[in-house]
Amino acid sequence: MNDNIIQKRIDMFYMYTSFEDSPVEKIVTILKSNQSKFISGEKLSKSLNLSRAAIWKNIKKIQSLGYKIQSKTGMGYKLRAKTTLLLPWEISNGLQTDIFGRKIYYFNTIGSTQDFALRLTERPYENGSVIISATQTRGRGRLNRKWISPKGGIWLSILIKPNFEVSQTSIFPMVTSLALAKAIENILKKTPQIKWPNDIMLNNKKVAGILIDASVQSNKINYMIIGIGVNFRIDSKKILKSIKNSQRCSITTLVEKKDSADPIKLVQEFLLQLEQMYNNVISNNISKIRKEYINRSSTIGKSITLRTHNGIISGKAVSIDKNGALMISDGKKTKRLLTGDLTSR
Ligand code: BT5
Repeated sequence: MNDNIIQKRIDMFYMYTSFEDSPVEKIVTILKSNQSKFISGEKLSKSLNLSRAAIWKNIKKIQSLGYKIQSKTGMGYKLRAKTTLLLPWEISNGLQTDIFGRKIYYFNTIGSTQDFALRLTERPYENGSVIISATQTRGRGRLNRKWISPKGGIWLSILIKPNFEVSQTSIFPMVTSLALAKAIENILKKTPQIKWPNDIMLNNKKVAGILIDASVQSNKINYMIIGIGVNFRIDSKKILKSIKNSQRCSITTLVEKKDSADPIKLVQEFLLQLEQMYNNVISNNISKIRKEYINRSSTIGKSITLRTHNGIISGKAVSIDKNGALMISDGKKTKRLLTGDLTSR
């Protein structure tokens, strides 16, 4: 697709990137630094060189983004509560990564964040770009399965242009699921398990899934798009109703509706964990990743049945090798598998 068209599409659809200097972002910053007191419309208008009407319009916009702002005649505006929407500047603020998430595209709604990332692959300076949408209309899982993406979930993709061999891509389901599991542990103090290859489980129910799209050319990777779908604060019953009977599994939400946990912190921690592990993959330092993955695996040591493109395989899950492949033994032979769907745990 030609660059102009992409630029136009981006201008039309995305809301803010982390470095856009919009009045919305500036007003939010000022309100945040004056959190305990009111700040007058006049003061805002002077410091931003905007009319009072423009300030009012932007305050309305900020409220529509989920910030709670109190306005009082004669006193001005006061920020009462931050948004929980995954807005780019909220993620940038306090993000500790060097590359991942330094540029963020945010949408209210989109077909699929993976597909949008795909459109960015030919553009320069997009390594590490993150695409987030509050809802998706055509979210997808592996093997083109439907991924239901209502408000309250974390639907996010990262575009990476890695500089390593193709053989190293197969490790990414393992790396990404470990990064996500660790982020959940660190931020929410919960202990998820990882069902091979890349389902994040909480109390034996799926709470997040991972999808990786990669393009390979003569043993080099052009790009990799890592997608995560986290059922952060969702109604699992509603999601289940939208999934075909044959594809249903036990689903859960990461936090309950009344829980005030902040998804922004989780995204920041996930990006940091992923970037650190990515750097370890580049320097071929994967023994720790493998060990940590195995420690959290709900699959290793169990008798399992797997659906693969070569049919059904049953046996004992013995281990995971350094490329993320599952070693499964029927007592006589050990097979090595890179993908598949577990039909039992
Ligand atoms: C996955 O697929 O687990 C990968 C999901 C990746 C979604 C993200 S969201 C951001 C990015 N943009 C996209 O378009 N996709 C990525 P898979 O292993 O095929 O698992 C699909 C199965 O998970 C379904 O058949 C259900 O049984 C279960 N599941 C759990 N939560 C679900 C949900 N919210 N929607 C659909 N299925 C769900």
